[in-house]
Amino acid sequence: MPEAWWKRAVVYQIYPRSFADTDGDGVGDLEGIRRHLDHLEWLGVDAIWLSPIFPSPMADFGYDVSDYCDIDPRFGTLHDFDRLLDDAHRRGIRVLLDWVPNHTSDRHPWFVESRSSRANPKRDWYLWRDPGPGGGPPNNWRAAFTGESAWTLDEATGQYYLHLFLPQQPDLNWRNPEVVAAMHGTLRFWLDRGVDGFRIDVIHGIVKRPGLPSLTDDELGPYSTARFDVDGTLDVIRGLRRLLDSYPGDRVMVGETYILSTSHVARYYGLGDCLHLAFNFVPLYAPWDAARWHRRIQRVIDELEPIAAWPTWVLSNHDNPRHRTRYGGSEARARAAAVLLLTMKGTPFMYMGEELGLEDARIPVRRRVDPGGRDGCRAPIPWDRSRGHGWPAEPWLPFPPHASLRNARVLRADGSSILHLYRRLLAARRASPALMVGGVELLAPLPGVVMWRRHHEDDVRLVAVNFSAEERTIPFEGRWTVEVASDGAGQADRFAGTLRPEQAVVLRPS
Ligand code: TEU
Repeated sequence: MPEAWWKRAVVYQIYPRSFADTDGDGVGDLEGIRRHLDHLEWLGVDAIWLSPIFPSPMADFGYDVSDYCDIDPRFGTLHDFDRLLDDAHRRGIRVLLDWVPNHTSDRHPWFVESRSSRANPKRDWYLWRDPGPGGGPPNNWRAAFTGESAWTLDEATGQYYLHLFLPQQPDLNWRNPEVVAAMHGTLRFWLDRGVDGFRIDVIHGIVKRPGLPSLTDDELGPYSTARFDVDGTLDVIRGLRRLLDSYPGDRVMVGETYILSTSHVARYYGLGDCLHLAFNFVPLYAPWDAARWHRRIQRVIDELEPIAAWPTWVLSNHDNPRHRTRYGGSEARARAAAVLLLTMKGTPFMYMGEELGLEDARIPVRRRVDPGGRDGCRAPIPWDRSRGHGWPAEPWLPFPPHASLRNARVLRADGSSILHLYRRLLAARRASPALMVGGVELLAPLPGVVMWRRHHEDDVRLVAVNFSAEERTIPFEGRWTVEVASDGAGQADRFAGTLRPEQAVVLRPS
């Protein structure tokens, strides 16, 4: 199988604040990640992606970067990072960083300079504009989270700066070649240190539509691309791709293309010369419904196969309620969803803790901290059943529900747990070229059931997911053995042709 590693890989997202704390400040750190690499190696993931670990005032918990070439002291030091990278590599685990090119922190020295005067050489590194007619903001764009104007007035210089997110996150001007060069330099810094690639934040939005025009209400919708110059963005992405390709090894970039249209996401792969991988969040927003999932999967096949683009699959991340919570909390569903995520054609991205079957934490009002209301999915990982669940001090957010049962130690001791299901699925993928890199065909749906076939040369697997609460009989021809069953029932036996309620199975020829 000569395919690039990132096509074969399962990537595991770590939100470092909430993974594991070693210095007792209630916030996770790099050393905590290093000490839990055993868990990840045992589970069988191929790569980790770390949400931002750079120095940050933490207005958006690290997505407001004040220095792209260092580690925030809350997370550790560059030395800690090098140790983590070495240890991960020694175990065959690759490491991706989260690079935030759309905006910096307002405390980044570049912005501090830029705002200092209209004549500053870095003025044009950001998007400064005079007030609009009548003295208000230059256009009607709104910022994420607050829904207020995306422009903030700098009283001292009398101009507004653009921020698609918080006022503490001013947008960079990617039409300025000095910005491009400086940001390339930040990528080189980490590539030289040996990282395997990047998850790129808000990549679809970095180049704005020329003239920054006011837009209609429809065009202002949170997922509209009307604000962006897509062709200009693709040019920038091609430059990033050339930079990555100039390094030895298969360095990879996965773009956060937060656009709820699979056909639009497909554009960001270019002609194989733009993103290696692009997040497609359309399925993430699909409810637990067979017909919807069938359509969304078909859509991915229809849009990506003709351009030979490799899909990605995500059910949970640090920006959305966990899928177990979204699907209503049932463990059966969480298990069936694991089969769905890990057997589809494409690179799956797991979010830390989904292997423990975690749901979102309920956050009392007085402990809410995220301006985007996303604290629930960012709750700390429970490592064991002790009172502190392996955390040396009270963590920055409360634990998820049932942490004395849903924790790494307890679930690892129970061979029938959801944690072992994830491990079995990862092992089954690794052992099967069909599951890892093979083609996919969706089979004719039955009510409540989605089925697909994976194949590579003479290796074949069938997967069936019963979304419904009733038993279903499925008409597979030939003899099949249950390689993995989401609930463990019938595993290693001949497949008898029925799926239990909310059960999913992976079948191999008998
Ligand atoms: O998210 C981009 C993005 O579009 C999100 O703001 C999304 O709309 C929202 O979180 C849905 O709940 C990225 C990061 O993943 C996010 O954590 C950051 O806050 C954001 O960029 C700004 O950097």
